[in-house]
Amino acid sequence: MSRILTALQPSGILHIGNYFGAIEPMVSLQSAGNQNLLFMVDYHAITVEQDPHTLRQNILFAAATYLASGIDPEKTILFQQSRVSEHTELAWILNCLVRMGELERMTQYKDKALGKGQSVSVGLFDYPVLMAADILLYDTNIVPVGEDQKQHVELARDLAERFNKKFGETFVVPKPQIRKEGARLMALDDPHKKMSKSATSEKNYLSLMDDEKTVLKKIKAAVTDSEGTIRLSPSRPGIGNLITILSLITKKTPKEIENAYEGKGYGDFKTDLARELTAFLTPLQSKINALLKDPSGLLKILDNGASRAKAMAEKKMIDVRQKIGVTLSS
Ligand code: ATP
Ligand code: LTN
Repeated sequence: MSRILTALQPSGILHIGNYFGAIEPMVSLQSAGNQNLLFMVDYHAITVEQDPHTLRQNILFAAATYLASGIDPEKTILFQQSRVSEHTELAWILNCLVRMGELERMTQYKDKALGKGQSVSVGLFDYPVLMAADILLYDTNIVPVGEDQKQHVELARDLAERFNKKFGETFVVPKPQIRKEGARLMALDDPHKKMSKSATSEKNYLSLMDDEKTVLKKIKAAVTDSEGTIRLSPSRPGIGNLITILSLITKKTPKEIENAYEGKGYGDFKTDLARELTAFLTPLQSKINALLKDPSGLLKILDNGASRAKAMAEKKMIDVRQKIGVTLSS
C-alpha cells in the first residue's frame, strides 16, 4: 500500500494545468489499497497577499472542484491545511535543519520574488519548508505534482534524509510523480512560460470556469507560429501545447491527432479544440456549482477530513518531539 499526497493553493481560479498536472492524477490514483490525502494549502496561499473574504470563498471553491473532478472523500482524506496545526509545527522544526542556500536556490521563489526586492515576505521564502512538512507529516510515498514542484519535493526528500540521519529513522523519503504529458501546460499567450493562475493576463490560462465564448476567444487567440501545420516539434511550442491539451481531453495520442489533422490548418484545429474543451468543462462546471450551493455539505466533508488527518499528524509529532529531545516524560 502506498500513501499518496498532494495539495493545491486555494488562490483563486484553477486552470486546466492544475487539473491535468495534479487533480486528475490524484483521481486516478484513488484505486483501492492506496491511502490518499488531498488538501488546500491556505497557509501557503497567504505567502502573498490575500483578501480574507475571497480566501474563504476560494477554499470552498477548491474543495468543490476536487469533488466535482472525482475525488471521493471516502477514499481520499480531503481537508484544509490550517485545520491541522502540526503542519506549521513541523515546518518550524524543519526550518532549523534547512540551509539558507537551499531555499535561495528554489526557482519558484526566484521567479515570484523577482522585482520585489526586500518587500517579499519571509513566508514566500520559507514556502518549501512548509511544503516539506505537509509531505513528511504523513509518511508519504508518492507526491503527484506538475513539473514545477519537482524541486520542492526534492527538498522534502533531502530534509527527510537529513532528519533521519541526525535523529534516527523517522520520516519516509517521498518521491515526486510527474506525468509524461501535461506536467507542464504552457501559457496560451506565451508558450515559453508555464500556464499560471497568478499570471497578470487572463489570456495566459484556460480556467476551469471559462464559458464557451471565452474558451473560443482564448483558443483563437492562442499563440502559434506561421507554419500552419498541426505537428509536434520542439521548435514549435505553441502548437505543441495545444496538441497536448487536445490529447489530454480526448485521450487520443498526439500522433493520432497529428494524423487526423493532416492537410488541415489552425482554423479547423482550434475550432475543434475549443468545442472539445467546452464539452469537457460544461459538466464539470455544473457539478462545481451544485456543490457550492450546499456549503454545509462541503464543510461536513472538510471537518471529517480534518479530524482524520489530525489524528495521523498528532501521532507523528509525538515521535518527532521525542526524537529531537523536547519531550520530558518518557
Ligand atoms: P501560481 O501561478 O499561483 O504559482 P499555479 O498555477 O502554479 O499557481 P499551484 O497551486 O502552484 O498553481 O499548483 C497546483 C498544482 O498544479 C501543482 O501540482 C502544480 O505542479 C500543478 N501545475 C501548476 N501549473 C501547471 C501547469 N502549467 N501545467 C501542469 N501542472 C501545473
Ligand atoms: N507548492 C505546491 C502546493 C503544495 C503541495 C504540498 C503539493 C503545498 N504543499 C504538498 C504537494 C505536496 C504548489 O504550489 N502547487
